Amino acid sequence: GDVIVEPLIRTTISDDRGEEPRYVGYAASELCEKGYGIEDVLALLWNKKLPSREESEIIKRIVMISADHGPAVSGAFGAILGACAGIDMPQAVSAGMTMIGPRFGGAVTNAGKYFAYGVKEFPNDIPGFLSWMKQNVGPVPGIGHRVKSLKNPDKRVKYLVDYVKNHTSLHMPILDYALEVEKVTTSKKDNLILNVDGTIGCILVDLDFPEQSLNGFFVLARTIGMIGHWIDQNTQNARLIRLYDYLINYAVKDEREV
Ligand code: Q5B
Repeated sequence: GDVIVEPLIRTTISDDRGEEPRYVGYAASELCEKGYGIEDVLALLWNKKLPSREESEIIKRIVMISADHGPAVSGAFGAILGACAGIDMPQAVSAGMTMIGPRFGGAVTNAGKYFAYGVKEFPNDIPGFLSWMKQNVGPVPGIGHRVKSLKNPDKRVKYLVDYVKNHTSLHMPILDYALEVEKVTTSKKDNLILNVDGTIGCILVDLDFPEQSLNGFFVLARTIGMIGHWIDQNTQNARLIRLYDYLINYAVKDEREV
């Protein structure tokens, strides 16, 4: 008789049984032919629906603006160290990827999540939201930057906020709330601005992307930059990096006491 085998996995996004992959029912070539872009494919695979034209334009800008930051930040620096140690592209890019976490680049998900929580639970009470965050979470994800501040604003953030507010007709309640939070945090310390992770997280929640997808935007975008850094170091035949002593504070005791 028939042998019944339980499926091992369940997928709800794509199908590879036909002549070409189908993303949530759309053949990949059909999307190309109809003029859709990578931002639409991303939305199909991460949110299972095609975005509107206005939404696609925002998603495209988020990816473009976060694609790289230059060599100084943790992710690019990790990838460059790997490239200079002679490791292959996937390994060097993963070394950079490993840096993405709560302090660097990986605050997008929690920023979206907690600002949405603030809108729901503390709609007209930002001090209440901040004290709840302090007690229950710690530093507010999406707030604060090592070098950017009120005096040295992050042009990427200003551009994205201006774009969604002045060049689209979309309602952005979570972003609006985060901008109000920023007014309070920067009144305490001027580098406690709404940062790029926070801005992206809020906009994406306003666009209805699932919480689990949010860090994916930074991961995807920054992969472009990290690959670039690996290629750059390799085409220059860059040498192995080894720190000079003066870059290290050797706080080890010279001699054992016992
Ligand atoms: N304080 C980002 O900190 C950083 C506070 C805060 C309340 C906060 C910090 C933070 C949340 C995580 C986040 C994404 C670690 C950042 C990114 C992409 C990037 C990177 C690039 C790119 C920076 C000093 C004092 C302390 C803290 C207080 C700090 N943040 N209080 N809420 N959120 N943010 N990460 O300067 O009284 O002195 O003890 O964790 O959103 O990663 O460009 O570089 O594109 O690559 O190192 O933009 O803000 O300062 O941690 O020593 O704190 O400020 O409690 O207070 P710093 P810390 P006190 S965007």
